[in-house]
Amino acid sequence: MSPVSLPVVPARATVPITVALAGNPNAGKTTLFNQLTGMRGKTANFAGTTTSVRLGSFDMDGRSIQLLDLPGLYAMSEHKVEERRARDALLGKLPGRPRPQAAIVVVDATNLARNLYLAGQVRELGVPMVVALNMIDLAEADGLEIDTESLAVELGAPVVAVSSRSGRGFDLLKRELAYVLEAGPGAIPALPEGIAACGSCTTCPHEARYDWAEEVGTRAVRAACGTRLMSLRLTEAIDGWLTHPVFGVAGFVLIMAALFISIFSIAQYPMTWIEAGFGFAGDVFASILPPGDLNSFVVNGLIGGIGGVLVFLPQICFLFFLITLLEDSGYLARAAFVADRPMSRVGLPGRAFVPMLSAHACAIPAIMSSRVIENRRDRLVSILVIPLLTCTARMPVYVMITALLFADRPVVGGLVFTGAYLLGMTAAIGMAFVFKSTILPGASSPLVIELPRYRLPSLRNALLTAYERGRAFVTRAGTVILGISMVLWVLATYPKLDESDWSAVVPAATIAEVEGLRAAAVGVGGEAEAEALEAEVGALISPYELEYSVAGRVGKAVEPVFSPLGFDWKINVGVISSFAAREVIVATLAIVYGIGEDAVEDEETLSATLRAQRHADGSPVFTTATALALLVFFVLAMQCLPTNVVTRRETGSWKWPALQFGYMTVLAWTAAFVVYRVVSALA
Ligand SMILES: Nc1nc2c(ncn2[C@@H]2O[C@H](COP(=O)(O)OP(=O)(O)OP(=O)(O)O)[C@@H](O)[C@H]2O)c(=O)[nH]1
Ligand SMILES: [Mg+2]
Repeated sequence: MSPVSLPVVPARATVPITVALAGNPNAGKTTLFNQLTGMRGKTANFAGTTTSVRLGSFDMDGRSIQLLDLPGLYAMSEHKVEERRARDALLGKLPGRPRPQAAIVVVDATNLARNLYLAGQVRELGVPMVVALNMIDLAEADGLEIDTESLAVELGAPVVAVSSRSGRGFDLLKRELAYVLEAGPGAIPALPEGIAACGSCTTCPHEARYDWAEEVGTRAVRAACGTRLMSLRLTEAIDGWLTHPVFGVAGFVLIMAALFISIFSIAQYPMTWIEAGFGFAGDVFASILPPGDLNSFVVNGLIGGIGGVLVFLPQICFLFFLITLLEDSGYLARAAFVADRPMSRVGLPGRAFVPMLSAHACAIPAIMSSRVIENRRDRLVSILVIPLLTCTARMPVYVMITALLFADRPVVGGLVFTGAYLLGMTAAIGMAFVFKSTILPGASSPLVIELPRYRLPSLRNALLTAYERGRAFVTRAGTVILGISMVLWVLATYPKLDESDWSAVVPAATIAEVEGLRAAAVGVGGEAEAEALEAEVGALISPYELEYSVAGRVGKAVEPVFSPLGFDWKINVGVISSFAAREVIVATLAIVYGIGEDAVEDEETLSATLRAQRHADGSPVFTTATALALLVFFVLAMQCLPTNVVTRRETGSWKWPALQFGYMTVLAWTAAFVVYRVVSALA
């Protein structure tokens, strides 16, 4: 039994105890939060990863403790939104959040003096606290020795050396927390003279507090120099290149290209297995179900639609695995630094970087996290351009098109992919410039960012993130995309084309061909021959059945809009359906071409099927120009209803989502048109 375990009092047990996590940005608060609560808040070696308050809970001596993970802050001032919010959270003034009875101040042991400034401020608030001296593993590797006992005396609070990644020191941390909670606010010793709350400004309390933090920090640390100095020098040398205005940008493009090329090369293998698995399932169901609507529904609608999307699972997992490693290494802050120059030149606030970065997973949380941008115009510009950044839903479409064009050339595929990402970013920056110089003018504040030290990434974190992203992708495929696929199958199948209506849609030559086949078969053979004949007739007629269906009619109706981009009416069906959700185009093309092809016999992959498509005159449907135009259209088009809804909620008016939808659609069409024309002319 732990020495300070508390008695369980029923009345108390029902009132949850709240503890807040405070500390400098990048000190490891969320890592500690995740380790204690078992939750999965986002962590990265980047100052400012957490932008909103998160609540979790854990069990301590039979009592439930609610833990608040706060955004990081260097000091508690009134100037910045998140500093005010963190302060309010600590004082229990944040609406909807309970008042914390204690705080765990997370301190980066490798940067003690700077981190202690905030610890001093938290103590001034009168909140009982425990100091978690985090990253002790790194401090030790640096050869730093920290005297926790003398530090505890100076801070007037328990100090526990921990490593949040591994959970080292957590037992003691919990015991000290229990002790502090029991002792309550009365146990906080008085502050040293001169650093108490701002009163008369004869001696500046800020400066006094800095001096105090510096002094206490230096006194507690014994450094066996050498390794630390070397690693700092190395970091500086690398940063000389990575933050250089020219080499930094080149480095960024190179790192991204390497990322995508490796994703393509590695993911190819599991992708073929999944494709083969769905192909096999399709064959099995095609042969056991009697030919007809149910057969087509299961094989084309369910297996074809979902399989078409799920094939991209390996890419999604690899992408997030590698990106998480990159985020954990500390490179992100360098990328932000390099990106800040073009961003600030067009008037995008430096603070938009984090929302824009998270937009690469999904635009919705990104738009919500743009709340950290205080200036309303800056925030509006950011919200308007965020959906241009490549989100995960676009991935399958990019992969489908690159696989279609460059199946055997992963390097070229990777480069085209990188190009698509860069196009999204460039478009976002360009459009921000347009908005800034027209409807939303005003200068914006530059980015002040800390360049953290490079660190060895956490493999566990990367694996867990990849797993979670993969799971979310599968869930989405199994719910939203499945639902839409089923509706699409219905729309692509009905109304049915009866033989009596053939003359209205099917060309006379085809009807004659069918009649010829039937005449030749009269009186010949048994059941097998009759089936073969039906299959042959089906293959001839099915394209016209598709044309006759609701989906086919819609695809044909919008031909004037999309034919300048090189799209045929079947692609149009995909494009239109993808306005419900982007990935749906993959499922739609699988369904449309599956139905149109008589998929019972079809064992090929989607990209092979698409490559084999021919116009009536025998020319290929998916030429390089058409495929690239389709890619560009998907990079730039606003095809996500939920994003529009969130934009409406965050801006409080339908005007902004309407503008967002309108400008992105026009931009996508125009850019796709230009690409189609230029590539056609070159080919
Ligand atoms: N080696 C090591 N790395 C750690 C430790 N704790 C956290 N990290 C890493 O430090 C980085 C920052 O961790 P976060 O938990 O995101 O930090 P935070 O304080 O929540 O940061 P903000 O949300 O930006 O304020 C991540 O890359 C973590 O993996 C530790 O004890 N040892
Ligand atoms: Mg955090």
